Amino acid sequence: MFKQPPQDPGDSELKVREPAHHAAGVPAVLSALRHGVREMGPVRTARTLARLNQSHGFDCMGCAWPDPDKRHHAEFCENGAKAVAEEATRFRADRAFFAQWSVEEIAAQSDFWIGKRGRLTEPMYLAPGATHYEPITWDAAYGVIGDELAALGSPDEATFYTSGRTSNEAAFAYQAFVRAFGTNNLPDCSNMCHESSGVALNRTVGIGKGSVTLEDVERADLLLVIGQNPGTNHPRMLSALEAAKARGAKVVSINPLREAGLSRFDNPQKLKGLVGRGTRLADLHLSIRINGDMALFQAVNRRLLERDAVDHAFIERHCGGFEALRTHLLSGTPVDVSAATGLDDAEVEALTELIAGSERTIACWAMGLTQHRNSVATIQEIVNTMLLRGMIGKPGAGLCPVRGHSNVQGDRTMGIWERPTDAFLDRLQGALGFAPPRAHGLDVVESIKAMRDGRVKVFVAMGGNFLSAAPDTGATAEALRRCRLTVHVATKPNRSHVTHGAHALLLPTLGRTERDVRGGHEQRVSVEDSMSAVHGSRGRLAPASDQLRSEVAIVCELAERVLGDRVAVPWRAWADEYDLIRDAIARAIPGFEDFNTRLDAGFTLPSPPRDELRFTTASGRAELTVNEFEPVEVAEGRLLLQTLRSHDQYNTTIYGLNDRYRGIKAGRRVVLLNPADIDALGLQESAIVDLVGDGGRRAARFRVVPYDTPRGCAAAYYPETNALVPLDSVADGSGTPTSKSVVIRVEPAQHSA
Ligand SMILES: Nc1nc2c(c(=O)[nH]1)N[C@H]1C(S)=C(S)[C@@H](COP(=O)(O)OP(=O)(O)OC[C@H]3O[C@@H](n4cnc5c(=O)[nH]c(N)nc54)[C@H](O)[C@@H]3O)O[C@H]1N2
Ligand SMILES: Nc1nc2c(c(=O)[nH]1)N[C@H]1C(S)=C(S)[C@@H](COP(=O)(O)OP(=O)(O)OC[C@H]3O[C@@H](n4cnc5c(=O)[nH]c(N)nc54)[C@H](O)[C@@H]3O)O[C@H]1N2
Ligand SMILES: [Mo]
Repeated sequence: MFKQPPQDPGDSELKVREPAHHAAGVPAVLSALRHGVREMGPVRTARTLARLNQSHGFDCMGCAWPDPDKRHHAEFCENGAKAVAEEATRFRADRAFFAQWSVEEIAAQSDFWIGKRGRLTEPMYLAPGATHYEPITWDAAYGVIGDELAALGSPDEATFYTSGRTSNEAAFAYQAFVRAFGTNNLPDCSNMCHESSGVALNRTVGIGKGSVTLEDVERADLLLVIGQNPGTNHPRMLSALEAAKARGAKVVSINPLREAGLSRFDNPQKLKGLVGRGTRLADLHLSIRINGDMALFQAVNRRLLERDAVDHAFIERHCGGFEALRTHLLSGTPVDVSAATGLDDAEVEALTELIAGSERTIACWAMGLTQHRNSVATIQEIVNTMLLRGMIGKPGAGLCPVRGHSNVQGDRTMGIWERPTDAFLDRLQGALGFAPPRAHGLDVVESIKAMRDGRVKVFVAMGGNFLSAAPDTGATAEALRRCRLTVHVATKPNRSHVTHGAHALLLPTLGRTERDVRGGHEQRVSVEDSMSAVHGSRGRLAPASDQLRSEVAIVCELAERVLGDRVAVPWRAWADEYDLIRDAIARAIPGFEDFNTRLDAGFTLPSPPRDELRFTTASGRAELTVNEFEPVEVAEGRLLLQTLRSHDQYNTTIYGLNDRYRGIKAGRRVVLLNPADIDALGLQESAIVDLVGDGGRRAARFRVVPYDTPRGCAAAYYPETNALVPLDSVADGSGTPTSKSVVIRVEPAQHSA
């Protein structure tokens, strides 16, 4: 009954329709079931989806939005279901697959095709000069890594990447291994994701995380959704917004695009949502120009000051920097707000009115804010708004960076960070008994440059798809190819696996849906969601192959092989009993006291601003900041391109080729443009064009689609457009690639298909 995995359709099958105004509802349920049955078959689909996000099941790896306490029978989310189907697939990329296909042949296929080959089943090795990956034993694989690491001139010549699905236990063990080996080179997907949020929040409120819980969302009277597409990327957030609206809360969306879920939402949880008209979520939509957010919030803050709609008592008690901010906004050089934002005075006023009139405001944001050159300053300006209104540390109000990967926040809490604080390292030393290195390590972009320049020779990845996720695909490929050894711990094959160093290893691991038996019994792991709630996760499915090992086991076995008894960490015991790792976490990381016991019920980590209105900045106060607005220069005839996700992908994993809400079918190489820009550039609807960045970077053959987006703003999917993102263009202060403001021009396609 299982057919072949799906193949790519030809270019000519791409279809464009009117964008949808509704999100979810019946089409969402059907789409999830179709993906489920295609990947898993009907029985497994039913059994697996029933376990998703239930209190004794596994944590959904779809996104980091928290789970409500009272679960629906199945907290249904189309894209969560697709994420699960993708992992629980019956297809296998086994030794026969790698014998049939050379590395070069695999690399010539699309990301969609590569991902659809299915799960890796055993360790595979690509020997120097070889054309095909071949099976290798676990022991021999660890030996290859151990020998290459031992041959390095310094531990800093290796870099250890982490994607954001890795559990707390695996992440803690991994960073302990890397630091015991002797380096802080721990880049992670966060460097490309919410790093700007972390930096801005650390500076202003003293902790790089959000300050709200799900209960706050339920109590808010105003929710700002800025630079985020929850209908696709955090679908369960729509249920929370819907509940807030039912109690009379207002929702504002600030986005160059009118994303479907925010205009109308048919809750698939409720019969009403399946048959009825759904809820109109956004009361106000501001079609902002790409990168206009800082100018917008500065204008709002100026208006709040002018009409004295600020919370003086709060500012006096808790904030620093008020006078400087007031002087800057009221007497500094005025910014041309309408040029920067594309919004008119009435729109800015409407937003100001809502903010001034709200007693409980929550600001939510995601990649639309974090991936620009001025991202840190932009987020700081939004923190200014919230502090001026006293919107931190009270119920129903606060800051809510909505995280991406399901455990990206937990991985950082566990110490996956190239710039650890001394306080963190001191505690780690106390808990594990060895002296970790103190010099800061390399982030993602710095790692790419170091590999390119030959300063880093070994690349190890705990999950993810470094090549396709990183900027400047061409430069990153060259960097990986210069390595002595590249190693990936992964569930499924991807493009990074076929863009390799002199030799390469693929180490297949258990996914979150799968039973993890070690030391004679089932182990559980833990994750932290976007609102700092920690809970357990236990896989229920039989593993895709009996050769798979858990990430925890792989890390600990590798550490034992590489480090011998250089440090006194009981790696072997950790590999067989994750409770022991949790005991070490409890000693090393504040907030995890009595971890094993408290994990049964789950718990929320402390947040000084949220819980006690305490700010752990240098001054002990929340900092209002002065931010200088500098627009991105876009020359005549150029466009500002944002690279974003379709409804049918998980980052670089392509579930399918449709973007239902935006009306795109059976293809991904589209560029969405304002109709007036299409005219002005002398293009035609449906023309095939190349997108060309600075320095001649080119992404070939995109279909022009007229779309409701401000003048001068283009949108196209990631990772097809990553070739255009310059390696040297990163956010000031956070180093995040500027994937949402890439300057491009559009040219007639050079090559035919
Ligand atoms: N199904 C699914 N779920 C996912 C993911 C996935 O790929 N698929 N990825 C996960 C990850 S790792 C992450 S980080 C999150 C990402 O979640 P999102 O941040 O929602 O993802 P993007 O598709 O990058 O969407 C960015 C949004 O910002 C808007 N935007 C772009 N530029 C600007 C700007 O300058 N200003 C404003 N105000 N808006 C702007 C875009 O129009 C778009 O709506 O989702 C997570 N969840
Ligand atoms: N142009 C552009 N680039 C971007 C972005 C953008 O918006 N625009 N977004 C950025 C963001 S927000 C992020 S978070 C990064 C994402 O960057 P990554 O996290 O590196 O990429 P993913 O596509 O999520 O990784 C998918 C791979 O992870 C592996 N995998 C899946 N599950 C598991 C597991 O349980 N364990 C292990 N070991 N491996 C597993 C599979 O092999 C799969 O192929 O991309 C960034 N890049
Ligand atoms: Mo992300």
